[in-house]
Amino acid sequence: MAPSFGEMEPAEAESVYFNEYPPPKALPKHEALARAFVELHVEDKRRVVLVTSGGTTVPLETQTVRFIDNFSAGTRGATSAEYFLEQGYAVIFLHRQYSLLPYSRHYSHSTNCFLDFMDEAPPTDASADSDHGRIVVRSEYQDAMRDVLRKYRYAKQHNRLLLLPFTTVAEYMFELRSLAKIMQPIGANALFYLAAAVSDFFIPRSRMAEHKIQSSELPAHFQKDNSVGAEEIYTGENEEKPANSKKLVINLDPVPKFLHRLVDGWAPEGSMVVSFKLETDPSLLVYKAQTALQRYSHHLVIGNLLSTRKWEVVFISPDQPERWIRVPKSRRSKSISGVEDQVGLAEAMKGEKGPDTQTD
Ligand code: PAZ
Repeated sequence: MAPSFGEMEPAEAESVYFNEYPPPKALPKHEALARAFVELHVEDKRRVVLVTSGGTTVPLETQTVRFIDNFSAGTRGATSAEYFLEQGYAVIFLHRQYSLLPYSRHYSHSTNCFLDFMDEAPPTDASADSDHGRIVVRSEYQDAMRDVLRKYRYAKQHNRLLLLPFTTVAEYMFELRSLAKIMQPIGANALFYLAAAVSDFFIPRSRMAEHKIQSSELPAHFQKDNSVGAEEIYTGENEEKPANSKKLVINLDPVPKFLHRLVDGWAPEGSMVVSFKLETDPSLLVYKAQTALQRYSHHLVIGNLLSTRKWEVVFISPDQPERWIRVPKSRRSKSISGVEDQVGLAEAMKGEKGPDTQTD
């Protein structure tokens, strides 16, 4: 039996994994954009952060109808990117397509549709015809929206924000590897802030169905075209066929852990690498985050629990094995769209006002 990725040396796992998949179609275009972005900011000696954000998918079919998704709205990544921009960084924002984006996040994916922020202005003499009335932002949102708009425009006009989307875990891996290598000239001014929720399990391409997996038996004359059926693919060579053939048994392999390769090979010498760890069981969080730091020897792991991620995180670094940052209830803010966001946490992390502040 072929060795699994977990049994291979990191460099071997890299070569096997990246040889198995064709690079994403958008990769050459993204690489060209990233190269130009990096060149510009290296010239200006600006710090550049690669923020990863949103969840990766694991397709079940090559022509994908179904896929397994990973939890993440992109709030952490998009909010953090805004704070990095405010601190003078240029940001490469590698994000799950259609997840939250810096600045526009204030007006999208919320319970309010963006149209709820708008109104028709009362007709003036010049536009007495109500069909041609001006559209304006409602008065109660003017200040907050002006603030967001100005920051957004500044980032755009000064070329500080590069948005690059991914969907599948394979696309994410290709993009991450390429971007890290392209960032080489940035040296110690480069930061990797890996907030994306990356799938831990996947179906290797060699075992993936080409077409939509069928849920019912097909007549014999279709069998050939659909020979790569769900059972054959997913139950694996040594497993028994399910007694009930309507069951879909999915056999997933572990995704190779490329943090090793990022830290030891792809990322520029002297750059800083920050990863995130998400857990649901509070008793595991610190242990898992500490283990990740030991395993990959990078600079910082930020641990968070699914249920409290917006209000508390734990920093695990070589200097400090466990440091909690908590936002007290009184400082848990609402974004202007009414959706809870992480401004309080980001402020606490930035200003160090709240380490070990009790959640009340
Ligand atoms: O995007 P979001 O704000 O809804 O969630 C952020 C997060 C929990 C995905 C992130 O903080 C995180 O922990 N990312 C790493 C997940 C992991 O352990 O793979």
